[in-house]
Amino acid sequence: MSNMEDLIISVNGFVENHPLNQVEGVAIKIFDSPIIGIANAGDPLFDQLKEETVSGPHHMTPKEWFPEAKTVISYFLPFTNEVRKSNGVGSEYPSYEWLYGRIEGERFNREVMKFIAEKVIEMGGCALIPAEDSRISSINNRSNWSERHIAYIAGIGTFGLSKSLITEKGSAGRVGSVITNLSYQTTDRTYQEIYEYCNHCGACIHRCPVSAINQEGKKHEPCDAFLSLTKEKFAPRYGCGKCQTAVPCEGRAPGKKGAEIGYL
Ligand code: B12
Ligand code: SF4
Ligand code: SF4
Repeated sequence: MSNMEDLIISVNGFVENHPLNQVEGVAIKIFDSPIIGIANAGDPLFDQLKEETVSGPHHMTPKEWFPEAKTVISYFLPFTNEVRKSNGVGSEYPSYEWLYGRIEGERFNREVMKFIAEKVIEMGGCALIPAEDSRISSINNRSNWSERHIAYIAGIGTFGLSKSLITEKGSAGRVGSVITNLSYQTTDRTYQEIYEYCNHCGACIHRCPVSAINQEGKKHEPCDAFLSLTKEKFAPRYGCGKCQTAVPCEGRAPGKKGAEIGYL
């Protein structure tokens, strides 16, 4: 069994100290340290993602990406309080910090994936990053490697009414993953239901500038159109995330038992 504790300590140090984990011009960090979870590459839920009602037949299993796959390391990088609070002000356009977190923050997210892959190699294993692989693709806004679904399988969190992944450190953040051929101890899923961490409060409904969310869930088309509009206004950046800020699931999992302690 490979040592996961060492990997977690290294990843936390990388996130804490890396110069790219900074919003330029305002001297604040983009991300706090991540929540990391491990899924067994053979978990039957990966096959379930191929169902049309879940993600679709084009969704690839870990072994389709990498035949020797044994585990998938998935993580959620929470935005710092400063980034989250900046976007919680106003319900129309995203804050500079949020836009920066969407674009440069995703660039840093890719560095985190590469760092994890390097650590796996140092531990004697091999690693594959689907997000960086030439086979990554989408059909109708559905990726063949959905990071939120991978995080769900890896015990990191559940979905919410806004369709965001909600974790113990909230929903405002970004997600990443690496497939490995090492046998790390897998993370228990402490939830039974796909919307368990959501308390169905409906706050995200009122936060959305284009009414993409209602009590039945979220429609992706108006959200997609709004993100294109923000690109016209803020190019080369874009983003929104109003449904993930100034809501109870911003920095904690309100539907989880004991969640009142939370991450403030
Ligand atoms: C395409 C895309 C979009 C599209 C459409 C979203 C979509 N289709 O999901 C658009 C452009 C609209 C979009 C918008 C945003 N996005 Co986006 N997007 C993606 C992308 C590239 C793929 C998403 C995907 O494949 N979805 C697949 C479909 C099937 O998902 P779904 O419909 O929600 O799935 C439902 C079903 O599966 C159902 N279900 C039914 N039966 C079952 C059974 C089981 C077992 C399970 C698990 C589920 C399930 O439950 C799910 C929830 O209802 C991912 C990156 C990636 N590769 O994963 C980022 C990603 C989802 N986006 C992200 C973000 C942050 C955003 C924005 C906030 C924009 C911004 N940064 O400012 C907004 C709003 C997000 C929101 N409220 O969900 C983050 C999510 C972070 C989080 N906490 O959830 C991701 C993961 C990027 C990242 N690397 O961090 N996005
Ligand atoms: S704001 Fe409330 S209803 Fe919306 S996803 Fe978060 S917890 Fe669920
Ligand atoms: S990210 Fe999409 S769903 Fe969320 S508030 Fe913005 S437009 Fe609405």
